[in-house]
Amino acid sequence: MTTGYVWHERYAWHDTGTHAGLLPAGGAVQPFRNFESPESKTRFAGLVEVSGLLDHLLRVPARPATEEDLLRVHSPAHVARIRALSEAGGGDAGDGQSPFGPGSYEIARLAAGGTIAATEAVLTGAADNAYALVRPPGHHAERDRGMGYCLFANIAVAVEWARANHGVRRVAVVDYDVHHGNGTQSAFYEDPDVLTVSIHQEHLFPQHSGTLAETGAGAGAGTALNIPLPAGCGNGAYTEAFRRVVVPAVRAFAPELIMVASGFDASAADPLGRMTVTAAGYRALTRQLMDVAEEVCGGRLVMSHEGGYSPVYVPFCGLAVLETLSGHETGVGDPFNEVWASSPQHPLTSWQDDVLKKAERLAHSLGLLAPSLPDPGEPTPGRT
Ligand code: 9RB
Ligand code: ZN
Repeated sequence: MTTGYVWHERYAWHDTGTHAGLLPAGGAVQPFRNFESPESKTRFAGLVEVSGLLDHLLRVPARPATEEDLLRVHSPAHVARIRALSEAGGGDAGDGQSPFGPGSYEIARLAAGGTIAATEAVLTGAADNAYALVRPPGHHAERDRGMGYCLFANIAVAVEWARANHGVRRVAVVDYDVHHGNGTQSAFYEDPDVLTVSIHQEHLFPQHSGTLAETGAGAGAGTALNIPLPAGCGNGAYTEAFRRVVVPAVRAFAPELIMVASGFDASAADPLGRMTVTAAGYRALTRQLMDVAEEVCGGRLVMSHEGGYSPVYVPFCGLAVLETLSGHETGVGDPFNEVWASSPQHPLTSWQDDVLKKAERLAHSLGLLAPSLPDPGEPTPGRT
């Protein structure tokens, strides 16, 4: 198995300033660094090298997305505004939560372009699958503004690039970042050829989006699916959600390419999410995505990095995903596994199951679960 891998030192130079976590410093709030800092990504890239995995990956060079690439998704005004602020020394991408410094216009183009390069490697057959470890992230960015640390919608830009340059028509985007992938969803909300599936902590960020009621509109009705999980979900809820809803929906949609918004902020150690997924959980989710990709689109799977704010744990979650994608085990494992695996928050609970049942029924009503679900009260046909 050949796995493409994108990382560029310049991603670490994107400057998100001295927020104290989420808040700007000031008054009683001592300056610290933004939760969205280089560290979780540089340590992930560091572990990929130190573990020896890098020697088993195909290094794919990052390149900047062109203005034409960005304009397939974003308005000219948004692109011009980010560029002007970046040239003037920095600013905010649009929501007051997304500060950036000088040169971030170029770095954000390199993040979108890194996702394009990973996609190209898979579409040309140079790689079987790929992981773009990019920064800044992309899944919150909308057509006309940045949001939630995101300047440009990396995955949406790569999807449109693939459609414009490689004759790809149908694409599924699966987003397991703990936040709702509102930007990706909005880019394709009325598009019948792109399925967006987001599994996230409900009412986290953006606080009021990502509900079960958001299912696409117009020609794209039925091609957006959200699974808003209650806080406190672990490996059980996530793997069951993938097995019962995410994977069947992707299978029913039958895309030619699967893109994944890979955020590790549903991990047990994350300061922003309130979930308890472990490296073993991310490994299992990756396995399921690879299996359905194999089934429907020749294994074509491209992951683009999003959130994840534990500098100590993100590297091991990321390594687990990359090991699974490449089929090469480094032997490093997850040194934190014993700490997190014993958590009582892994088995699926009845209230989590209730949400999955609702999502299953919804996906079924949208034609995204085939064949039809057996009635829970009836014996399964063909079994005794
Ligand atoms: C604040 C608000 C946030 C909260 C979470 C993120 C995470 C993004 C991510 C970004 C910004 C609001 C501090 C709203 O990881 N995406 O994948 N900002 N939250 N209002 N205020 C005052
Ligand atoms: Zn996130």
